[in-house]
Amino acid sequence: MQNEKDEYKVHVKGETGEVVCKIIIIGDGGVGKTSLLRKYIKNQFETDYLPTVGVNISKQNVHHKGKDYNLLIWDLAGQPQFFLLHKVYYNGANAVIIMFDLTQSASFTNIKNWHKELVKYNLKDIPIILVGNKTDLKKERKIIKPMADSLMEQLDISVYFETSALDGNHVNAVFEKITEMIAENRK
Ligand SMILES: Nc1nc2c(ncn2[C@@H]2O[C@H](COP(=O)(O)OP(=O)(O)OP(=O)(O)O)[C@@H](O)[C@H]2O)c(=O)[nH]1
Ligand SMILES: [Mg+2]
Repeated sequence: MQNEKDEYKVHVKGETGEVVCKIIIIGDGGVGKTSLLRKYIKNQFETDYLPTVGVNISKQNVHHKGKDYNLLIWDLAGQPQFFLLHKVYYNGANAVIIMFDLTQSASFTNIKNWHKELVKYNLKDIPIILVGNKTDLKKERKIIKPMADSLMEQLDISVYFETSALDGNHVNAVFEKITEMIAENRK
């Protein structure tokens, strides 16, 4: 019988079959997780803030170096009332996008807490991308690149993107990179 831990793990259907991967997006409420994903999948942006309830799962098929990847992207609620569900949501993740808002210092400080959860659930060694979102709000920016560099060193994260879900800055690049990292990690 399949054990609980293997339930979501990557599987390949045949020699040339598609690879199914689970990506989770985490970070404080309001940093733009749902917006980033909406921009990537639908090329749309909503100005209203509708906090995610629990989790939204989106599916995207991508092609990378001759292989098909079926990305199951779990967009997690950042609001504290949903934290009890994390254990279930994190289960079997193949990669993580950990996000903060470049204009909200608290969301940047909290990255350490989100990272602690990854350690707690034994996920710190899977591909991780740090994302600072809302580059379009230039005047409100509080976090500059050297601050992100220093955090990455502390947390041993090697990939960082600055994005805007509003104008699309680096949005596709995040998902292309994470697919590449998943592909490398499977070798
Ligand atoms: N200017 C600007 N606003 C953004 C950007 N990304 C998201 N927003 C706005 O920020 C607010 C929150 O965005 P969401 O995507 O709902 O945030 P979230 O991280 O999914 O929040 P939770 O679901 O509560 O965890 C919304 O009003 C969005 O329109 C961005 O890149 N630039
Ligand atoms: Mg959301």
